[in-house]
Amino acid sequence: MDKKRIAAETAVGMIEDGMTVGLGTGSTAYWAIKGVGELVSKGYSLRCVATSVETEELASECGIEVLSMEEVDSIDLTIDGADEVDPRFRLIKGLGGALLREKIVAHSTKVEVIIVDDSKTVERLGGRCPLPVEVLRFGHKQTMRSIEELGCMAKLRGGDTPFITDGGNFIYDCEFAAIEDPEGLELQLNIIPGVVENGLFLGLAHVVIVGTEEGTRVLRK
Ligand code: A5P
Repeated sequence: MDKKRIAAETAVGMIEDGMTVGLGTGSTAYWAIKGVGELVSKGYSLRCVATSVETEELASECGIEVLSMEEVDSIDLTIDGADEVDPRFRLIKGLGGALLREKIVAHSTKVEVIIVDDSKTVERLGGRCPLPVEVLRFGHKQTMRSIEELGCMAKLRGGDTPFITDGGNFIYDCEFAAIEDPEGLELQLNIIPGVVENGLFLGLAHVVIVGTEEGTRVLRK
């Protein structure tokens, strides 16, 4: 069985009829969206919001009606993927480019459920993948230089044909040797003018579901 799929299916099992549900982005969240589609076809009444245009489209294909964030007060449960998860449930997200909306949705969510396969669990953030940082297009090279002063190599995603996020911004993938102090780094990134959002998700995840060869491990804070 696919590790991403079993993690997603376990998470979908936490959804109750009548809930407002956040739909994540990426290849793991894909399976959760399919599962939510099945609940809807069985008659569940769910209010759903999407973390990206890609997810919005997939959800519609699955028969899920997607509401805008303005139409919901708070979100009961969100199911989303991640690129790295540390033992304190701190995450790196955004390799799929949806970090900004994902963080806004996570911030309004009562129970954020993160679904990953076991390759994503790490002892320390930053070793497995770069940290995505979304920046405004205006002055992006100056912004990039300020980010690099924090001790990383920053690469514009897409190079000569830059990747454009749903918010119309660029992403720099920032290679840090290791992120010793994620909370401190987040503060430093957030005060750089031009930084729109960063892929550190700290204190936002409540449940982590890890798909393994042997089945799923459900970790709760
Ligand atoms: C999207 O921007 C990301 O935050 C994804 O949630 C993350 O990259 C995990 O994606 P996969 O499930 O495709 O690995």
